[in-house]
Amino acid sequence: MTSRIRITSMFCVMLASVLVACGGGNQAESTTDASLGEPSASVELVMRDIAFAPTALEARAGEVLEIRLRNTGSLFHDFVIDEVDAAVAVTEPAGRVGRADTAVYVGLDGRKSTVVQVGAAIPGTYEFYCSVAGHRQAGMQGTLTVLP
Ligand SMILES: [Cu+2]
Repeated sequence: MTSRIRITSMFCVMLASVLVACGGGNQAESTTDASLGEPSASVELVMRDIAFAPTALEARAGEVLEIRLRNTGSLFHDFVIDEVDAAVAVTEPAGRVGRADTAVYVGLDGRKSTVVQVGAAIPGTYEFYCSVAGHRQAGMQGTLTVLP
């Protein structure tokens, strides 16, 4: 019985360190009320029923882009990037934050706003989209270009 308890607690410690270690990869490192530091750029990204405006965002690798998300529609929308090596902080939380299968996830009810900081590490072009059923297919998507 004693060894079983020991094994269980060892497993918990291992699981905890795995969860921490997973933070840097594909998983969201979303935190609330935290900041990645002074953003070097700030952009407003409007969510409408059913589109983003603008559909192209630009950031510089290693710098912090502040995205002021504003849902002017009446439907729930979310801002999703599946895979990007980035630190993410939601500095004015107002919706759903973080989802295990995404790198960036912020969901907002209609008429809500929030501010999310994205510090992308690796230059490239990353697609962002709304994961509500049918919205991406209807054109609710765009690209985040991370410049070197
Ligand atoms: Cu949507």
